[in-house]
Amino acid sequence: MSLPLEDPGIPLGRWRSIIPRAEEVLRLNDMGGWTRASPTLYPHQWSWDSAFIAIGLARLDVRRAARELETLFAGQWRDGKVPHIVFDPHAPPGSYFPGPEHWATIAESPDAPPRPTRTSGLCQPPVHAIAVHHILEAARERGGDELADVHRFLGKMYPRLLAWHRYLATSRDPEESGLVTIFHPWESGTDNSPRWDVALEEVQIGEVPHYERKDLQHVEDISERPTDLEYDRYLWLVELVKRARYDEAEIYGSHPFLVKDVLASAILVAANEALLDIADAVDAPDDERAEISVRIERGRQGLHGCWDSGLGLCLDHDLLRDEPLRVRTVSGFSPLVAGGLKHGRLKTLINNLRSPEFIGYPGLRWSLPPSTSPLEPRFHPRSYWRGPVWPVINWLFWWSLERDGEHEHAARLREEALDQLASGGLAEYFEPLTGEPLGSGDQSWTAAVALDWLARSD
Ligand code: 2M8
Repeated sequence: MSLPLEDPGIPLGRWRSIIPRAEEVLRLNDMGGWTRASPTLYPHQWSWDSAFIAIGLARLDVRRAARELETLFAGQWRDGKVPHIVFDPHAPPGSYFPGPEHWATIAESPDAPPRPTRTSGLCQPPVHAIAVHHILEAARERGGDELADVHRFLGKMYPRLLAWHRYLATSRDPEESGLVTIFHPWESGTDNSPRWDVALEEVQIGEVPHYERKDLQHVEDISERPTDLEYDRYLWLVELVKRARYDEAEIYGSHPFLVKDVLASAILVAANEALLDIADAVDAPDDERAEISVRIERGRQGLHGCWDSGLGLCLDHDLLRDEPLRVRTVSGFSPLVAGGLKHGRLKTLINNLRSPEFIGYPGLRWSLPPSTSPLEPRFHPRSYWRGPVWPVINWLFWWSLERDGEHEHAARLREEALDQLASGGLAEYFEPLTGEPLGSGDQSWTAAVALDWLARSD
């Protein structure tokens, strides 16, 4: 597998050295049909990581990219849920916490996937249909047998994706608001973001069985990871989900953390757009296409309702207290990802993204959005989702801007993001002021988005 470097349309310049490194990272983390998120910190298959990984793999080998998602969806639950982790039975015991043994009770749930059940019981943002669409586009460029194989893959994936999106639109949105409810910060993928602080602080921690964190062994500085108090809350929420035997209706009725996540909701809108194209490619029935179109519209309306005109951002909504979670983070730009915006709203979002609250903050090493605005009191430049720059978020914004014809803004984002990777390597996240690479090195999804960027000829 390697990127077709001979393509004369791709001026790689100062980024050329990223390509062999990114390919090496994906090879190193390739477990045969699926890719671990990173070599030590995350030795299993994560849901939205896999989708981003498939986007990068599609640039190298469309069949391998398709396999990545087939493997993940082998862990799909009967109710359509795609679990946030599919565990590797061969990973060294105790290498990640909470590992498969912690979730073993899912076998009792009627919704659990067919045995052997080695998944978590939560989910993550639904990037998958976007990834499948990328695989289709890459296969169309190649044609021949690869395209024929990808069409067979689409035939298998379409019903699974439809079931996944239906699950999110029903079990996770009984209000039909167009917005996805999450039960746990891990479901947002932006785990310790200050987005969740107010809602989490309200959670009264009960008796959490003794546990030992593994993540702190894999970072140089423990301030890069969530605190012990945050972990206690995470584990307590998992405990409650387990006690409810993963029964979504029961969780909905009693859980102390129920939040409408605007980023997951926006990704679902974009994923439904992708699914609509996939539905065309597999000649899906009209009523299913209509169902998907309704969800796209409803999702955009839901996001519109979360707009805070004072901040010029979109805000998550705490269902239990019925109030918006007013904090400036990258999730505020979710409408950009959902697309379909009126010109004025699009311009407001782009201006805010480039303002001193995010990319224009004085002294940033690269002109890239910190995960939390440095003007927020809860900003922390080293702590995980509380400030550092995340390459996958840069990719999402770049892709959204490109899709909506904002080529100049997209190009600037891509250039800065590639400069950051050329200088700091394929790290999980980066300190925004110094550019220091943080978290796990050799992070698969970082390598994957780099390959996708480098395959673009602009
Ligand atoms: C991080 O989350 C996991 C829990 O799912 C962890 O901290 O142990 C997040 O960055 C998440 O978005 C990501 O999918 C995962 C693997 O890269 O790591």
